[in-house]
Order: sequence, then structure tokens, then C-alpha cells
Amino acid sequence: MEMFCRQCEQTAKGEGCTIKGVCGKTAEAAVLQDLLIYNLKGIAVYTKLARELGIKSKEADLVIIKGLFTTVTNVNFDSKRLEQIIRNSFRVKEKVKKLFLDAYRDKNGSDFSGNFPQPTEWAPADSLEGLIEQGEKAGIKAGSHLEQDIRSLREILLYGLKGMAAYADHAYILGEEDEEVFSFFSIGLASLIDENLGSNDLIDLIMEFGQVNLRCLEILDKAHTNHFGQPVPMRVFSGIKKGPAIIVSGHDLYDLEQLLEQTKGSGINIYTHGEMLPSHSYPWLKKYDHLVGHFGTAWQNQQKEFDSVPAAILMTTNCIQQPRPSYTDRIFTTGLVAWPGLQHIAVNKEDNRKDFSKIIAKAKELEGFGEDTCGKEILTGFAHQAVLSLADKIVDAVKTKAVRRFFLIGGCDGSKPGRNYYTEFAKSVPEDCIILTLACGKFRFNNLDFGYIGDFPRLLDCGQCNDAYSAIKIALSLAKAFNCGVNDLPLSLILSWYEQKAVCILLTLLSLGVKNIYLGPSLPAFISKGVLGVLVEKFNIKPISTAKKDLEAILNHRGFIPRSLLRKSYLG
Ligand code: SF4
Ligand code: SF3
Repeated sequence: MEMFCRQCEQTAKGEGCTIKGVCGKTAEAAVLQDLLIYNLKGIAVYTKLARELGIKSKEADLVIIKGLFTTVTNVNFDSKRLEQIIRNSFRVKEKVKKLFLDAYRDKNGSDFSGNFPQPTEWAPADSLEGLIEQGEKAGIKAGSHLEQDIRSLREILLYGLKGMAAYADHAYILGEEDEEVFSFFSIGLASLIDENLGSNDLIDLIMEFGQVNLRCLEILDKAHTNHFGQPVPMRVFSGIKKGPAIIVSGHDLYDLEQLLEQTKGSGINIYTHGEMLPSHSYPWLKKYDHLVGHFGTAWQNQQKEFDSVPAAILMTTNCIQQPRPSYTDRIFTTGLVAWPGLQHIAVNKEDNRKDFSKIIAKAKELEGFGEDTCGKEILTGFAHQAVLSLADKIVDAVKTKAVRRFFLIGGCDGSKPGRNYYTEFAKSVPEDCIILTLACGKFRFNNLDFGYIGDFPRLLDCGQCNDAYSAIKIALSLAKAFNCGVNDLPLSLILSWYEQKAVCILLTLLSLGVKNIYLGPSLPAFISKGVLGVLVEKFNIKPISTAKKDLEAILNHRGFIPRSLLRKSYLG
């Protein structure tokens, strides 16, 4: 069977997965995901047209958002689940098609006579085998006739949309949504099948997307902080407490909250894993005494870390890896996460809540850890409010040269070699500099002791990849405080990417005009030479080289204090 996927950083040979995904995705699941995206483009054409007539379909918008999120790397590996999602998305497409055609007729007194692109007319085959055959023709290879840069730009936008879908879904679950964000999913997806759009049109759309994604990040931040409170800096225990345990991985704070509520007084200890670490800094979550600590490191180490623990495991979102036989009976998926054969905890559609009794029973049956063990404390919780409450002190520290420079070293972790660059870089940052970090890439260095500059810890963890808004807000607010542009700040961005959320964050940074980003560990396979040329020319994006070389280049070639600040504070 033919598949072709190159949406993530670990893609085979840096070119594309063709037989099976390096992530573990079967060719069958890969082509079904392609087919789902194909149908979502059809839905998007109708939702876009319907919106132009002032009509919206929440059901269709959500099918698009959840469908896109389903295809993010390391979310859904289950062909059966994908088949259900595809069939449901077809049903919704037919509904929104009728909605549009009826509204058009009502408004104009005649039937719509324009041409619809192919995905609008597509209907699913009756069998799974038939769907797979359809999917084989629906992937990005179907666009091989297109000029390389157009293909590349379309893929960049598609992967950005996938990343934004993850954020929009998290926000929606917590009651936050935004019309600009919802409508852009239709605009963006429909543009991927618009043959009239050239490179410049797509670049403009991608820049617009970056701004819309900023809005999406903002509503997600609002959803989190309204629901769970403003994060506060916290030292998180990373050892073990004796007793039954559930380890929660992924990114979904609402799942964690529901589980904490349902395990209150049960004697079960709850641990975060991977990107769930910053949960400990939210007042509404840290109030639970049985949220005892953080277990393990980043997603790519889960097979080793989950192998022998006597605990139940809950995977709330990406990134799940193929479970080892040693723990398939005690790992549970929920939400959009799916792996064939694993137990799944579904949401109750009536009240939008989940019943975690199955995983609770499993944790009790396993009996848990036999004894307490020590562990280092990990510092987290430096979201925008916590950092910006110190803005005056930070500005003073830069003026007095107590702090020379900030480095944002953040993004995804992954298993390909070369990622020790980020550890080396963090370790080599001079002692008068502060490191901001976020997402799972921080597990490469967040167990190291970076010490303090005065009252400031030298390593400030802003949160999950879902909290990129915090890092952006901190940078923009500091630029305002220094009365300079963000590119004039004594700030360097050293980013690592793996999956599509990193793509959408990068596009937001570019849409804000942020330049000189160091990007690694390797450049995306879906970026064509021509598009890379534009990125280098307009934004001076640099592929990482060695930590030593890059750090030297940054420290030697940048002013340590923004010119405007020098003018204001020192030159009068
Ligand atoms: Fe390969 Fe990544 Fe696609 Fe998985 S998601 S099939 S690893 S490119
Ligand atoms: Fe990590 Fe998957 Fe991207 Fe959330 S957990 S940042 S890779």
C-alpha cells in the first residue's frame, strides 16, 4: 500500500514516510488520515460559502477542528476510529452542503450554479478497504503536478491549521471560541484546493494565519487561566510516593481536573508526565493534595518510562507511542487519542464530562508503588502574568547589566539524534543570561541547576507548547517596556520542532515579524528550496549548527542592550 507523509520532523530519511510511519502510523491509518483531510477540504468550501451568506454550522466547524487535530502526529493510529470519523465527516458535509444550497436559493431565488472543487462531491466507499483505496489517491502526492513552492506553501498552511486545531479544541472544551479562528479553518482549508492562488497569495494567507493563530493562543490562555487560575511558580516533586498511582500524559488540563476530582479520597496518587508538568502551577489544580508530583520526562521516553511502573496511565492528547506489551493493559486513551486495542475513555456528549472509573479501578488493582523515593524538584509556572509582574525588575536588571541577554530555548522534544544541541546550548548560556523555555523540549535541560541572577531563577519555564502565548506576550511586553521592536530586544530564539503545533507557533512568530530564529534539529522536509529562500531572505531564519558556534554568533553579533534603551537611559 502507498502512503506518503512528511508532516513531522522524524520523517523517514528526512524526506517522507512511505511504508510505515517512523511514529508507528500504519500505511492504512496514514491514507485514511489523508482521506479525512480531503473531505474536510470539501466541508470547508461549504462552510466558507455559507458564512458569506451569514450562516454558520457549529457542528461542521467542530468536525473540521477535531478532524484536523486527529491527524496531528502521534494522536490517532486506529483505522477503525478513523473510519468512523471519516463517515461522520461525510454526513456533516452533506448537511452543510444542504444548508448552503438552501440559503443560496432563499437569497437569490435560483440555484447556485458555480463549480465546486472535487472534495465537495466526494462520497465514501462502503467498506474500509474501499476507503483505503480512496485514501491512496487523496494524499499530498495527488498534488505532484503542482509547482514545488505551491505544494510546499499549501503543506505549511495545512500543518499550521492542524496545530491551531489542537489549540482551538482545547479552548473550546473549556468554553472559549472565537469566530475569527473558526472561520479561518474554512478559509485556510478551502484555499488548499483553490487552483487560482499563486505563491504570493499563499504567503499572504500564511501570514494572516499566523495572526489568527495568535488569537487562538490567546483564547486558549484565557480558557486555561479563567478555568484554572493564573499559574504561579512552583517547585514540583519528581520522586515517588508510596501507593496506587495514575500517570497523566498529553496536554489536557480539563481531563486532569476531572480525574483529580474523581480520585479525591481514593488513596490514588496522581502524577503528571511530559507536557502535563505545568499543571502543578495552576491554583485550581494544585489545590488537590493527591496531585503529588511529576513522573518521567518527554514523550519519546515513554516506552522506557512506562515499562515497569505499577501504575495506570492516561494519554490525553499527543504524543502517544506504540505501547509495549508490558503496559498495554494499563494504558488508557481519551479524547482524540487512539491506538488499536487500547481501552478508551470517551466523553459523555450530554454533559461533556468523562467517567474515569475504569482507569481508577485499574490503578487500585495494580496497588502502585511500594515505597517513597526522592527526586529533584523541577521549577515551572513562569507564565506571562508571573513573569510580567516582575517586568520593572527585569528592565532594571538589563539596564544595570545584571542580565545581559534572554534566550528562549523551547519547542518539541523528539528521538532523532542531534537534539542534545539544546542541552549543550542551555548549558553554555553565559551566567548573566536568562533562559526562557516552554514545551517538552525543556526536558533536555530542566533537571539541571541553572542558579539565580539576584531574585530571578536563570531558567524560567513558561509552560506547555499550548502556552506559547505566554512566551510571545512576555517578549512583546518587554519590547514595549524597552520601547523597542521585538527584534531589538536582547532576546534570541532557539527553537526545536517536531510536530504541527510547532509549525503554527513558528508561523505566528513570523507573522509578528520576528527575525533571526535558530530552528532545528533539522529543517522540515515540506519546505521547498524556493520557500526556504523566502524565509531566509525575509526573516533570516537559520538552521542550527553547533551550540558553540551559534552561541558565539549571537553573543558577538548582537548588541547586548537595545539601541533605544541606550538612547533613553544612557545617552539622555
Ligand atoms: Fe512519518 Fe511523521 Fe508522518 Fe508519522 S507523522 S508518518 S513519522 S512524517
Ligand atoms: Fe511535545 Fe508532543 Fe511538540 Fe507539546 S508532547 S510539544 S512534541
